[in-house]
Amino acid sequence: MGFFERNRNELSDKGIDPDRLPPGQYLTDRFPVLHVGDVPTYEPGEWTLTVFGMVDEPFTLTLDDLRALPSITPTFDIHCVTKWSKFDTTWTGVRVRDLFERAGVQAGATHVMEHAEFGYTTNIPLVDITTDDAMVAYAFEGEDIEPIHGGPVRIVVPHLYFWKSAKWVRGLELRDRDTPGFWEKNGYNMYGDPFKEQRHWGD
Ligand SMILES: Nc1nc2c(c(=O)[nH]1)N[C@H]1C(S)=C(S)[C@@H](COP(=O)(O)O)O[C@H]1N2
Ligand SMILES: [Mo]
Repeated sequence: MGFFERNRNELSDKGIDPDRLPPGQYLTDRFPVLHVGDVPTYEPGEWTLTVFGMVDEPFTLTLDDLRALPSITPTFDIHCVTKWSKFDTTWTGVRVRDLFERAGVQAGATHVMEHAEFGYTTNIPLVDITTDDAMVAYAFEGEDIEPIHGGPVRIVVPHLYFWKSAKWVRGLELRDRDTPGFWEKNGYNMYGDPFKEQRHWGD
C-alpha cells in the first residue's frame, strides 16, 4: 500500500470522515509554508488593503480599520495543490462580502483579482470570494498570522485550492472578466476546485 492510500485509511482509524479529503490529497498536522519570493515586513501602520476596480466607492483600510469591523471565526479544512490538506483550521477576519457591500459592486462585475505584495496575483469568481467563509483574515488559531503564513493579513477561501488564498493581500480588484493571475498564467487551473482535482489547465 502506498503513502496516499495508507494516509487515507488512517483517517477512518482516527474517526475522521475520509470524504473530507479531496482526491489525490493527504492529511498533514503540520502547516507547510508555500510561496514564491520573499516574505514582506511591514512597519506598524504600513500595511493597507484597497478595494478598487468596478466599485462605486473604492476605499483603503489600515489594519486597525480592519480589526474594528465585525469579524467571523470559522473553522474549516484547507487544501494545497501540492497535495497536502490540513483539517480544522480556525481563522479570524472580515468577510470579503462585507467589504464589497461597503464599496458598492457595480453591475457587470463578475470576477476579482487578488493583488498581493511583490506582484503575486490570483483570480477568482466574485461568487466564490463572497461566500460565508471567504475572508480577509488577520488571525490564525487566535494569534496574529505569522509573516510566513501571510501576516499581517491574507485572503482565505477554504473551498478552492489554497493558492487562491493570497498571502500579504494588498488589493481586491473587481472586474467584468476572468483573467489569469500568477499561477494561472503558469499552468494552474483558472478555478481550482480540490474535489474535482482542478489542478492544472484542462483538468
Ligand atoms: N502572496 C502570495 N500568496 C500565496 C502564495 C504566494 O506565492 N504568494 N502561494 C499560495 C499557495 S500555492 C499556497 S498553498 C498558500 C500557502 O499558504 P501557507 O504558506 O500559509 O501554507 O498560499 C498561497 N498564497
Ligand atoms: Mo499551493
